Amino acid sequence: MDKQEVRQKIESLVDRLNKYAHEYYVLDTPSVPDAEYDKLFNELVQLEGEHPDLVLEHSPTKRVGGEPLEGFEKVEHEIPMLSLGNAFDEQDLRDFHRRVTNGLNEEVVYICELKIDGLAIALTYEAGQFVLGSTRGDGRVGENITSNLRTVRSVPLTIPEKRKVEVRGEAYMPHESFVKLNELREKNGEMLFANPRNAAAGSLRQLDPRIAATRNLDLFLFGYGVWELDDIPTHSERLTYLTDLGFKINKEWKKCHSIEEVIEYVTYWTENRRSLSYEIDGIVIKVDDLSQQKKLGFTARTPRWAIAYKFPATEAVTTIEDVELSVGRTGVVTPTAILKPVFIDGSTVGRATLHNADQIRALDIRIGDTIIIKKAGDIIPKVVRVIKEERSGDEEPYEMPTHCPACDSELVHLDDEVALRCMNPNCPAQLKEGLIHFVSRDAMNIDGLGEKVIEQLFREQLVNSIDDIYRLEKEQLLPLERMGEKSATNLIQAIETSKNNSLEKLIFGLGIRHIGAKAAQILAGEFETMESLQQATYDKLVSIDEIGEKMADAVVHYFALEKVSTLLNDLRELGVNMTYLGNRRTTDETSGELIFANKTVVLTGKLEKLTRREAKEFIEANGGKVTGSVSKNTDLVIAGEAAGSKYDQAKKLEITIWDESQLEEAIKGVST
Ligand code: 0OX
Repeated sequence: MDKQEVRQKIESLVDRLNKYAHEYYVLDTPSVPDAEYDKLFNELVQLEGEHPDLVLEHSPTKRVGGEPLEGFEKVEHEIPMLSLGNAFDEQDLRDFHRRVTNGLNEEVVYICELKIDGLAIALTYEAGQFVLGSTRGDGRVGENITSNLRTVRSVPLTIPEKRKVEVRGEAYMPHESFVKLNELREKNGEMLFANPRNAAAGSLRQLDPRIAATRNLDLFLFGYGVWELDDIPTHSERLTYLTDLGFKINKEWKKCHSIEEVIEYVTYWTENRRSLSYEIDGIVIKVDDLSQQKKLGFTARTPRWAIAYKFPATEAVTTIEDVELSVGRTGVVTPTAILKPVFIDGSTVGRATLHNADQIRALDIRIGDTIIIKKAGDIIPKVVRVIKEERSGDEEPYEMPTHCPACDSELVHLDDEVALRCMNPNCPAQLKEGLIHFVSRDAMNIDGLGEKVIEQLFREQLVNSIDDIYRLEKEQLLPLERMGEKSATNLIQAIETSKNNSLEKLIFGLGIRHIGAKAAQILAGEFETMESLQQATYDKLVSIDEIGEKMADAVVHYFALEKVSTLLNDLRELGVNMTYLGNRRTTDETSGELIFANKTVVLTGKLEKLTRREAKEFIEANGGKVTGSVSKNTDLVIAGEAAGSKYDQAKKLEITIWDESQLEEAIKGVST
């Protein structure tokens, strides 16, 4: 064969093998026996070996490629990957339907899909080639896991569509692969995965794609981010188009013309989900028409045009072997029941939360008791009740301790709280939990600094408080367990990167009482710098929408502490960013344009059709920032009925003023 013939032969083999793989892995209808595939594959391997310069990028031999990665790069999603609101029963579904029909005033068609219990991912194709695979991450920034996703056979390496498209879906591990993997791990004395979702996530987080390749992962696609294709007007038609392009779409999706039909679908799958070869944790219901989706829009975090119905919790019977205590970041001591391990809904459960002493008393829980536990989704199982008929008389009542299990300080009940608290500000358990919180995803999001590493750093006294994290040096990390040269370098890099986080991440990370991620976001948007937040008065704080008295009080108390000023000064000196970098959320799926991008907006007066909160959520979801007072930095004032001094101030400063109808127009105009 001359070079040209070899090239043609290679092209033809690649095309045939990719077609067979598509039939096998995506359509589940192979047209040739495995032996034929293997024969052609070996032929290709041989030709490629003899002509390495002719190896094609989309060759099936190149699915598992290259060297292990050093770490995963971060990728910012051009369009955020949103999460879904939940429905737990028929009433929630009917409420969703009512909200949709009220918002639309016209007939609606729904698409119901199985809710795959895996890991949300996105695949980007440019010029027909698979160029990027990423995790959802926190919805805005995920990780580049392209080389692992390439090993998933149902991910097409090429598609017959040259325009850019980003498809989204869920990677998962089928039951059979999960069972086999755990059997193998048990044989090798390795830790078992608790459920297929963890196994899928663990596999996709392997730096060596050769490991991911052995894990038999699969995926289903059901959504899209960037869509430069024709304007296909309904979700169902898009699913069909994606199927035609070669993507694996779960075939159980169904168009429903009424909420009754939706409920029927939900009921059917609640009863029949065990017949599937993969785990599902609910049903996703979506409005089919994309212009209706656009009209309904989003709340701050979730679309109004879709909802996730979650299957009810499953119950199981087991026994309580012991009660363990843990001290949280705020000093609350929580009892956890240690159970005889029991398998529920695809995972082994060995612990159940007992909340507090009142709960233990109310349920009359004793060590040795036979109990019924209930597990819903990710949530730690709860004890439903004790089966008292099973008691032998040897069960031992449990008494909560009077002293902290970590530092032995006396435990107290604060302000009539049921919870028992350790009030020692230097309690090691609290400090450690505070560090774990600081590095967690919604806070400073420092990869590679998981609980185990923090525990070691704390034990070795390398990190005693937050600022110590920014003083760590690679040489100090190297002696830690399971810490190689590469992971140490990556960790130092991740710590360095976290210095550039926007202010809200730091505020949340500090762990101020009553200040969750949402409140941190509001405070960062309002004050813009840590310095001005530190100086905020109680009155200023409570004047902010959604900052209540308790929160304002907690913030003032927190920043009055001398050790807090010292900590913040240290962090500042160590280079940690203390300013708000803005919220880059968008709701526009087609152009990515943000109608309130970088705009500071003030709401004043009474709005008729929207609540304040809804208006604010809409503006923030579209790139804007809502502040409380009008100044020369304000770009836009939206004035409802009876707008007072803020309206006058806006007039004086010649700031653009909208009435409510202009805001409504903007809402209608935002595409989804
Ligand atoms: C699933 C699943 C998840 C995503 C954001 C807006 C609609 N796990 O199977 N999410 C969605 O769609 C959402 N659909 C699904 N089938």
